[in-house]
Amino acid sequence: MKLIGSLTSPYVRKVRIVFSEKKVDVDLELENVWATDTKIALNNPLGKVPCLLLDDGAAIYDSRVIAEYGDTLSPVAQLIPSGGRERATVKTWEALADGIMDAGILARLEATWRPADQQSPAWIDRQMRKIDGALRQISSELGENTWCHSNQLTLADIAVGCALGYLILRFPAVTWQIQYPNLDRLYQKLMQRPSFSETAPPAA
Ligand code: GSF
Repeated sequence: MKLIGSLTSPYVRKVRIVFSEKKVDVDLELENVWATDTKIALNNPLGKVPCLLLDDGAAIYDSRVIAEYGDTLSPVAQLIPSGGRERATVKTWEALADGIMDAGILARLEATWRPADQQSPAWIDRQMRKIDGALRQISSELGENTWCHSNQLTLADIAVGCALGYLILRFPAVTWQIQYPNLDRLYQKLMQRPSFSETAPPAA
């Protein structure tokens, strides 16, 4: 099994952490999807990472599908509840955290990809408001709890941790650590795990 990805993508980090927590070995093949000669579309026509290549050559994407699949690969540390309301709750946490990444990437692309005279500050503001709203919601739902859901690490914590790590990397001006001390506490605790510390993105 081979994971195609980059060291800075928060979605790639999320699935690497899932594999690490599940004690499943996966080779990481680095791919720069922004390079003109990228070959990512040979495996994922959407041109995005992460993309998991199974031993028979089948490709699995996107990160939510890979995370779900990864959770089935070993009995170690169940990260997603098996079904019902609890499963939907953890997947909603993931959707919220992924939404921070999605909005951050859209805001960043607007500012870095487009020529200055074609950029829309209103679009960037719209994305930043989504990030603010999601952080507020995550902090309020976490409250004084140790974990986002139940009394153990789940995919909810992994996804939230990756979203926070992405903000540290790309949006240092968003001061969520000061605004939401409970999120800071969660992130510091997650970073003590090898799965998180070993996948921390390289400095920008
Ligand atoms: C998002 C993946 C994505 O946007 C998922 O896997 O959960 N919903 C998908 N990946 C980015 C890399 S990054 O910025 O994290 C990507 O591959 N973008 C290339 C492109 O052309 O959009």
